[in-house]
Amino acid sequence: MLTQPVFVTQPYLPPLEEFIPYLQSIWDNKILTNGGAFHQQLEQALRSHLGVEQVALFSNGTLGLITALQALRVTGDVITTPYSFVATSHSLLWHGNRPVFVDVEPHTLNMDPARIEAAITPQTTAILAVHCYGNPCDVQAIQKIADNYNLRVIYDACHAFGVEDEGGSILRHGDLSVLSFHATKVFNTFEGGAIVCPDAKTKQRIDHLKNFGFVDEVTVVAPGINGKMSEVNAAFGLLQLKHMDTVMRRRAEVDAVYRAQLADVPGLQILPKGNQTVSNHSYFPVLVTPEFKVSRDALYEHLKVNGVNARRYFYPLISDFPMYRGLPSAGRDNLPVAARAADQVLCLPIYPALTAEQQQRVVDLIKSA
Ligand code: T4K
Repeated sequence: MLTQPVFVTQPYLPPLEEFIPYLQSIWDNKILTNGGAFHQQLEQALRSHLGVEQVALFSNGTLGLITALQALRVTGDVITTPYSFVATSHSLLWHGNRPVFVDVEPHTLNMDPARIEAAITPQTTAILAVHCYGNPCDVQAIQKIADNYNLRVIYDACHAFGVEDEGGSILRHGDLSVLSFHATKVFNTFEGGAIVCPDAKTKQRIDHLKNFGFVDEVTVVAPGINGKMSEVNAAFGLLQLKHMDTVMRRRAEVDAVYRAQLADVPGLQILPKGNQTVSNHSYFPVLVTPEFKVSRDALYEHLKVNGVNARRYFYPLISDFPMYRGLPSAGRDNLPVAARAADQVLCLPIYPALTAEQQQRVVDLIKSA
């Protein structure tokens, strides 16, 4: 009997009939975009759901990152991590900044604060760090360095929807945090994203920048971009928010089963949980070390031919892509921890609709590799 393929993730889709009234309302009002009613409602709903001061919606996380750099007027060199989705560094190139890569910590695979100071030069103006897999960066250490050297801090929080530390949302750290609401994310609006910012004045500037720089009909204050979220996406977000308890609960269950079932597999290293008080279980990365029976790529293929599409997030390292590899900081000898993780990592399927049978199949395939 042919079995259904298993993906690394699958979007949570509420029952279609629940979405119809939202669509009806859009059809009735004929406001499709440019800050309509659903857009405004979703911004308010996310403020309260996440417990943050201000939220500016975007059409995707990448435009959110580029606009965050523009909003803070970041120039010159920006210290960042090579261990992320390529959009993190691409946003720097799009904004005319030079990425300076520093290595990551072995336990979180987030930027290692101990490596930042040595990378700072007179050209450095900001730090762009990533809460990788939703595990928080060492935000206190990063902020201390930023304060000492007068640097801006932007968090690529595209994996970190709903994650909290002892003080509340981790999105409150740094100058700005950027979320992605892509279909593959914990909370999705098909495509989408947001900048979380601390005050209304900053949000107003961001709102201008995401609307071509328009302040009013005849005034343009900056070469802004079109980063607006449409009403259909915002409406879907409002509906999706109603289901977040289910989404988070199911993800936590899947995470717990993997941790129990894979704990004793020789050579398979499960990343320890970070210091968050609330996790979102957005990914389930394991490191396939040389002590495992087969190589990481052999395990990836073994799963694939058996209908399980695990993913090597994040391989290749960003710093190995052609547009980055010539940078002075891009050498693998400068980034040994990130390089090792990129060669060993495999993200296992985790999403609300993953059945117990499917998950057992993943576990059995790993054990029988
Ligand atoms: N910063 C970080 C740290 C990020 O991870 C990302 C995005 C960004 C910035 C940029 O945010 P956005 O501009 O995207 O909002 C995916 C996503 O496209 C990307 O959003 C995400 N990170 C990245 C980690 O993963 P792919 O190329 O691996 O996606 P894809 O199409 O292969 O999808 C993976 C699996 O998900 C598929 O095998 C099946 C399932 N899937 C996917 C889609 C799109 C579905 O079931 N339905 C779907 O509609 O990049």
